[in-house]
Amino acid sequence: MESQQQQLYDDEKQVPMIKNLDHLVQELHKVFDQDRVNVDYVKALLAAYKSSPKDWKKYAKYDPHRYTRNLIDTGNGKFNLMALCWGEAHGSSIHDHADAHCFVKILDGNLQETMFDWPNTSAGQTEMNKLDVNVYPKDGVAYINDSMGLHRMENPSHTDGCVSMHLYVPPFQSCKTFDERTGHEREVKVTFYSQYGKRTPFQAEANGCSDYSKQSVCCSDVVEPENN
Ligand code: 2CO
Ligand code: FE2
Repeated sequence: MESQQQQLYDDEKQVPMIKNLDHLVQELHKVFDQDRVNVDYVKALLAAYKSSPKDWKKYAKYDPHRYTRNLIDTGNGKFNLMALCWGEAHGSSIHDHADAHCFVKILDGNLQETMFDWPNTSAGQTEMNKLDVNVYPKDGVAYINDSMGLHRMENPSHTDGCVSMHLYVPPFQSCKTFDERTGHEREVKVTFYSQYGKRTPFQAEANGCSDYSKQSVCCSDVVEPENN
């Protein structure tokens, strides 16, 4: 019985038609209720959903200064699904994914990914090694995990926003960011700008930030590396 069920979510050529975002979320719940998950199946499921702003506009909250992370669903504790809003030319720093699977589906605009090797810390300070640059268009799907390396994501447009949907399995609350010139890493908390369509109230303590003037940095998700 169990193996029959597992097979249902194992063949990436057999994904159902996806009607809308709610339907996609339902299917993701079924997939992640299983013990084992086929990464290609999840990618195919995300590809089967065709982005429609009416589904996700309540999550699309922009900040003028940096990209925002907006929680859509917590997948019964198995995953975090979120919409990221990238204003014109907004980008992340180089970061890892805390041992999680990271799936990305573009909902609006284009998102550019630059991939990097992990820095070789034993060799001292080094410029980080760039591996690849990919641009994902609307409805495109990307995937990364820590064994594949690190990445920086950015909205390459100086005139249009970008909205991307990110699925992290398992969910994580912090990750590492890296300085491109030195490879130095630091641990950063990741936070939500909004949850289920409602703006997250500012909590200085919860964000580990007691200095109000630094609010915008502390509440940020993947923050820029120290000045160099
Ligand atoms: N990982 C970044 C974040 O969760 C976004 S880049 O795409 O994985 O903020
Ligand atoms: Fe990322």
